Amino acid sequence: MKTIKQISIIGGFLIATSLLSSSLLYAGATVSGKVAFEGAAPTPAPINFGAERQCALMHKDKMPVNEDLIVNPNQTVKYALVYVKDGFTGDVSAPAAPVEVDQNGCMFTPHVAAAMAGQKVVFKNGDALLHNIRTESKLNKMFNIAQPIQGMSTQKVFQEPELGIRLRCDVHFWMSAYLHVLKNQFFSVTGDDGTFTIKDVPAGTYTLEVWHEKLGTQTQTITVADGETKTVDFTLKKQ
Ligand SMILES: [Cu+2]
Repeated sequence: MKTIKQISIIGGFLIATSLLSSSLLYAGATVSGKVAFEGAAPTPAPINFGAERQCALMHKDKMPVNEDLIVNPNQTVKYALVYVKDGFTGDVSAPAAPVEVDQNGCMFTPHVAAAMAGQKVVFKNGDALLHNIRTESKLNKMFNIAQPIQGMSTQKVFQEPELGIRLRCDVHFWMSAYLHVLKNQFFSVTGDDGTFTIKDVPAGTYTLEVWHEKLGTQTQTITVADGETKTVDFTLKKQ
């Protein structure tokens, strides 16, 4: 019978080896930075819900705005995709967790979603009225699905990498969003602070690209070493 001391030694050894192996597994670089906006920040227009009073009534406190160009208070860009465009040749499998695109208050949420090719994407209807999701994809099979009931969800998988797939709802003309399908897992979409973080990037030289529906694209070449934290900033302006 093992003594408590022996067990604790074995346990300590196991913890130490698992920490070591996990640090070896995730020894890649972290690439992070911000997407700045150059120029006077535009004031986004409130959504005009037209005759769809049911949609307007869901926003009694604050009317949502058109999200196609949101400049954050810190002069950064929201909803910009930053991703490893070229240079990564490894074999990766899609994350198991699905990406969700909801329809809430007659708005797609989030306005920009990103998934890896082969990853599940779940489209939901959080509203008690009819929405449909139509994809304007070119490389992936287009679809148009109606979701008439609150709580409905439809799972899809996009097999081909394709940037900027526009999502529309034909019932509500203002409803527009983008889904990016990436060939690897090294991507990030900026939020309210305009920053992005891409973790576990293997050592190497890569082309990093930023993509925004109104501000276009921009690339930078980066070289990262294992364990390095690399800061990369972009500045976009109206074209
Ligand atoms: Cu709709």
